[in-house]
Amino acid sequence: MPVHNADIARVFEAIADLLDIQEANPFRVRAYRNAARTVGELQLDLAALVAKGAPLPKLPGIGADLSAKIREIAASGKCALLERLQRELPPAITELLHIPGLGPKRVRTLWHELEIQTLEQLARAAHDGRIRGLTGFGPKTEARVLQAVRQQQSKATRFKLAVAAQYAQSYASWLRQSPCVAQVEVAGSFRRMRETVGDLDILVAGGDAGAVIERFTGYGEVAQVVSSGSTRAAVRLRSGLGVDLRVVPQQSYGAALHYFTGSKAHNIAIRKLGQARGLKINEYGVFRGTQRIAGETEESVYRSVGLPFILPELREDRGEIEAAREGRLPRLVEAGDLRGDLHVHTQWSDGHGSIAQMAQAALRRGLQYIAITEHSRRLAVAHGLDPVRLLQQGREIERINRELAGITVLKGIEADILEDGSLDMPESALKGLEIVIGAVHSRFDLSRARQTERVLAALERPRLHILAHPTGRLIGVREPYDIDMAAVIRKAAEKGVALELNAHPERLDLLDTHCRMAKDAGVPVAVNSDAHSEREFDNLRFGIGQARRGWIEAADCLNARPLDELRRWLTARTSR
Ligand code: DGT
Ligand code: CA
Ligand code: CA
Repeated sequence: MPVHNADIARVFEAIADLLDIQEANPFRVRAYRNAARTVGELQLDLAALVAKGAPLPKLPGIGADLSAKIREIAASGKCALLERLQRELPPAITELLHIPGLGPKRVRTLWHELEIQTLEQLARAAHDGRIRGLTGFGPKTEARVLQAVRQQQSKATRFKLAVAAQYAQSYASWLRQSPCVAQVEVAGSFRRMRETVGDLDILVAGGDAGAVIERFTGYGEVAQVVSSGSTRAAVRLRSGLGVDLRVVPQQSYGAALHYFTGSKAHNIAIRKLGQARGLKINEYGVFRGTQRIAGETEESVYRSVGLPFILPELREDRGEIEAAREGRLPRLVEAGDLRGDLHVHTQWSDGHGSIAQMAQAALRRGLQYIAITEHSRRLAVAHGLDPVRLLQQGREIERINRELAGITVLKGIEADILEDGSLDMPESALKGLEIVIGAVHSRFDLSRARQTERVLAALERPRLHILAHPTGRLIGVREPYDIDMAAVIRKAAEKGVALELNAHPERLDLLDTHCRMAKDAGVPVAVNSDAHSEREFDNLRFGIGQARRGWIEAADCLNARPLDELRRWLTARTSR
């Protein structure tokens, strides 16, 4: 059975949870958590490397012990340490850790005092008022727990795009390897590059449908065949991800691809346009009466309703159909349009590469400049820089710029935005930098009014160029902080500050809708990797996907500009 990076990540995450409840050394717990994230988002199949007997790449934070565990899991699908921990602790107990407000200590108490091991037991105990009496709990905590459990139980799990991408790629290539499969496309929200994916929708054209379905359900990763018919099937993978399959004849490929790409709202709107012209549009084609008039390609479907082709990322019924009709569809930014990356970390703070390594990695990806933007002092856990080390780093950057050809390294900082909106770096230190990005890393709990005021105050600072990950959300982990983004975008426009679209798969922050607001307000968007290691430049593609969903064109994108133009923009901002 193939083992995906996401499987390895899940094992590491489970180990971290269980160690945490056992009160293991917090550094050890953190090492497993970081490893889970690194492996889970890596766009390189580790199990395939292990199977080939190839060495594993050097990964940040993954030493000999964790590498050995990766090999163990990749080769056997199992991990002895996890099995041991699962024997020592009740297996469902880790679910409790995912309830906001319940850390390992409280989970331990619940287990020892009330023998609570599952969410159901927790809900019942909270409902019966048995939790408020425990040390460290009270009626308020009890009520919060009850509410959180109910929320958790009703929340359907969605997969982060970067994680779904691993499954999509290997499932599609498994299908392509079969001689009975002619054409494969992963459609649905995955093709529209949504930040999370509910399930995968795979479309196959041509060939013998029976054989295709046999191939599909025979994939080693399948835990359960949910349904299987003559032209369609649905399975659930071991990870819990659902996958739908449809097999259609070649002549229906475009119509089916259009249908299964969605979104549903976009499809309905297109179908209505068809109806107005006396056409019937479904997944088999476009029909006038019984006559098929289009459907082999997606272009032909759009043409039948008098529209040019609309890119999948735009298909949300958010004005793309009107824009298509009026010939003002955006020419969406592409990965190849990026000339630089304005948010990069190195070993100087919590990154894993040297400045030169990061610059060379960026150069290999075709970038012409990067900005080194370490954390500032306040972020002590990330070894934030003080003005003295910032100055030293600046000299190092100058040296590297003299030595390296083909790429320019800009001196920058990711300064914490403090609670009063000031930046965690004195003016005198900022003066020596070419680029300053500001970010909120604390006090996510401020009221909407105060959070907004804080960020607006930061945008007033004359040296700030970019507001990084503007809502602070972590997908599936932390909700955005409460902030008036419309006001932030207005202020950014007024002050000539850019907004970042952070491409880290867990962030993807700006949201797509905010991208569009920024574009409409004339605020440039910087699609940045926030790379902490060489490989994380690969995440830029997810940022580009999100930018495209937000109608961003190369002209709207700050780091699609050539270096000299960018530099003029940076200086103009500072002298405003
Ligand atoms: P997801 O899986 O929740 O991330 O979102 P989607 O967009 O992949 O939705 P899904 O998997 O339920 O369906 C795949 C596509 O199939 C969807 O984007 C559009 C199409 N579709 C599904 N149900 C309907 C429907 O009732 N009417 C129409 N016109 N299209 C539908
Ligand atoms: Ca789907
Ligand atoms: Ca589906």
